[in-house]
Amino acid sequence: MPKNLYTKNALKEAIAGKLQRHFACEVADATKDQIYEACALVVRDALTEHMIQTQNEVEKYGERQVHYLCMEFLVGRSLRNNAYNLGMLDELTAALKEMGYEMADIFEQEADPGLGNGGLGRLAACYMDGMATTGVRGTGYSIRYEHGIFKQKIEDGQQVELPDSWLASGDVWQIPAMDDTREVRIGGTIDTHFDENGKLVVEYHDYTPVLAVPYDMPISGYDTGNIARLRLWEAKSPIALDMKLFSSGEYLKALEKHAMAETISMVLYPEDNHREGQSLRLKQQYFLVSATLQDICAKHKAKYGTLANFAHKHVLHINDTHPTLVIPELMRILMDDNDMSWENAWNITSQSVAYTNHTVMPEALECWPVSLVQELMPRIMQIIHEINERFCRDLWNYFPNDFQKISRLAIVSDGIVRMAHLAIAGSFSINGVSALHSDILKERVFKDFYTIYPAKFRNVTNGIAHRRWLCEANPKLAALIESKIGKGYRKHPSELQVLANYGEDKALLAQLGQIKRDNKLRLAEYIKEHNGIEVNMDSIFDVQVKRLHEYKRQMLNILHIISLYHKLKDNPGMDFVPRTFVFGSKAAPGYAVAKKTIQLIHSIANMINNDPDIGDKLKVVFIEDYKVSLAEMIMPAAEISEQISIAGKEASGTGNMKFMMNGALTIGTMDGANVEICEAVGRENIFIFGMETPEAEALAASGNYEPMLIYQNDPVIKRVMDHMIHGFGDGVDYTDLANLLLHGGNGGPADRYMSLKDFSSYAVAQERVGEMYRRPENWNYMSLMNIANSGRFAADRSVAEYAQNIWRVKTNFAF
Ligand code: 73E
Repeated sequence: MPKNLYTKNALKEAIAGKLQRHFACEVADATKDQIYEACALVVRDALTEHMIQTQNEVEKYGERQVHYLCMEFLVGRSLRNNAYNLGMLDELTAALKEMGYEMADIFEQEADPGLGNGGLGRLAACYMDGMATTGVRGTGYSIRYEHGIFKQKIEDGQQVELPDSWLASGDVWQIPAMDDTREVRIGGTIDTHFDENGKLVVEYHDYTPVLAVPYDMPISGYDTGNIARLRLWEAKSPIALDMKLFSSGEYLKALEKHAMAETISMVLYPEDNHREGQSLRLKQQYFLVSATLQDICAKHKAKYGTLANFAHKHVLHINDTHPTLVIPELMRILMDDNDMSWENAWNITSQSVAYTNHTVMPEALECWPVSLVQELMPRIMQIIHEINERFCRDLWNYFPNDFQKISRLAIVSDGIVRMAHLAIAGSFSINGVSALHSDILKERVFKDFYTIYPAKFRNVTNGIAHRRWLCEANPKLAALIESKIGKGYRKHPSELQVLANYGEDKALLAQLGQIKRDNKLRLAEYIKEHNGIEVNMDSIFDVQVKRLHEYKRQMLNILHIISLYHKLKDNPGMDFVPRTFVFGSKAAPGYAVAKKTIQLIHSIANMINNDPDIGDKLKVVFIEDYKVSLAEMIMPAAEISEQISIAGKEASGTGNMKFMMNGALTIGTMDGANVEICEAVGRENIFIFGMETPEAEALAASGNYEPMLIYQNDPVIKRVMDHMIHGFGDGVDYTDLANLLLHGGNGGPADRYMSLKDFSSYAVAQERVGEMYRRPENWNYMSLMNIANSGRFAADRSVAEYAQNIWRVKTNFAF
């Protein structure tokens, strides 16, 4: 552990120094923003020092390095995280206090970089933290999007998307590394021939050169000098300098190429669990992959003079199929630029790449038209064709004469490139992100591949950065935990288990309840300020925050809330445990059903929140612009965590882990990592309901699911659906959503995600929630059991499993 050289006074001095040099101002005249930036610069200095040391060690020892490629890194704010990890948070807080500032106010000045959509991007960020902490030599690679995920505004109950320009105040943490700029070639044509020595020559004509300029974010580990580096590539055009084009009068063509090049890193695609078939997305993927590989290969060659030992020194981890072009791109570099034979290049490539699958949603499995790949990266398409041919020959040995199967499993078929098949063929490891999901991959989605390559398939259940999500986001809870079990769990999260010994400790249970109440109060104040809604502090804070997607079934939650409203309207005096339902969710701008669902939440919120019969027994709150920094406030305040996707569809979920770690109880289906959460806490400490995967899959496959019958036979559901059809008094028509549930549409069956089918068991589980809440001591006990058993969902554990079973690199993590 590097010593924290910064005492309170040293920090004050350093901050004042930064203010002077960067803003030419004294502490007394500085704005909060300037104070924030000065603090960030001070912390950054400490980080860069460690980063250089880490890089030097990597150079010196030549250990195997992990390169984690992902189109998204949802890093969240950095100042508090880095100060905590470097062990200087308390001193910084004290220094700011003496300068007349509240730490929390200063942290609020930082932009929340939105370089991701949801779970996939946040997971990548948590793993950077895990790698840094457990001593893995890791680098993340992504794109420096000028505009991250859009800012969500709600106007008249509807989502409006505004551009997010995070770079204006968010670039303190990024250190440009201009010397490592690379050139990526897009489009054009190629000529391949053999020269007089029989050597393959590939000539490129008329392509668009795009410069990839790297910016490095140092990511600190906790209590270690090891730094993980996140390298973000920005696309720049060199074309403006192309005087040849200008002088030959081809201005427009030059400008067009210039604009195309710079567009590549302009914006993050805002679709989650959905593929976007646009050519810009494919260019982004190739840009990331090509810049990254050129960078790694150039450094490797400078050190070893050859790429022959590449696979011994590097793992290329691809986070879902989005960076799958690493496979043909590495082949290209090895063969075209380094004269390697196909066989040698293939051995190296397929021993270097590991692939994590994150979704089984068919609409998210990536396919690209051959014609588009051909147009944008002709050499890459040539290589993919060759990989496919050899792969199909292999398949023929496994499935002789089974043309249909071979065509189903082929990488290229019917004019389409299937990225998952390419990823499986070209990697040495394929893993799912929860036990259930990994089984589904083996048994269903990639069944035939599993029979061919059983040894390639693994599971690594997701994990979260517990220091960010527990220690930093919920300092009161962390302090309580530490008063009982010490600080060891910060590095050894399984030590949280010791808390289970305190189940009988009434004082502790009461303190747990009090901390939850304090956190609820903070959220309630936020809601009052931003939504103008006064929530009941004695109500259950029941929270569903995640992307809006039909399979995640926000609809099931909404239907149930409407049914509670009916119950209360019928009997306003009934003995009812009050509820505050909190939603936070962005919908992809082109996803009409998701956007309409957000509107529906607002319509029912208006009706319920303003009904005097209901009073403070029921409130519905939609938190605008859900993002990492808001999640850090919401998770500690939640009492119920809604994890209610249809079984078999949510690969893992990670919000479920953050809630659990903060003492919320889960109401959920047996889906994704909920299954392992249930196993960890025991059935008695979680509210499980609904169909399990086999039943849900069989029912969908049978074609016999008829939600109309449920509607006709269940009066509660009938009344809810009728209410939706008649509207909620604000003139907005919801027959479209009701029709989707009862009759189907958009090419899908009625109630595709079977909300009506699971409704009654959900309602029963919710009733149990209410009953349990009447007994605070029992509730707090359950809460404690959730915290105590959450250690296995720490990112440190996931990263250590990757390191041990897939990457084959050392860590200092003790299982
Ligand atoms: O279940 C989550 C999982 O916890 C899954 O839906 C999500 O990944 C999380 C982390 O493993 C995910 N996102 C995407 N695919 N799976 C995705 C797909 C395309 C674009 C953006 C995101």
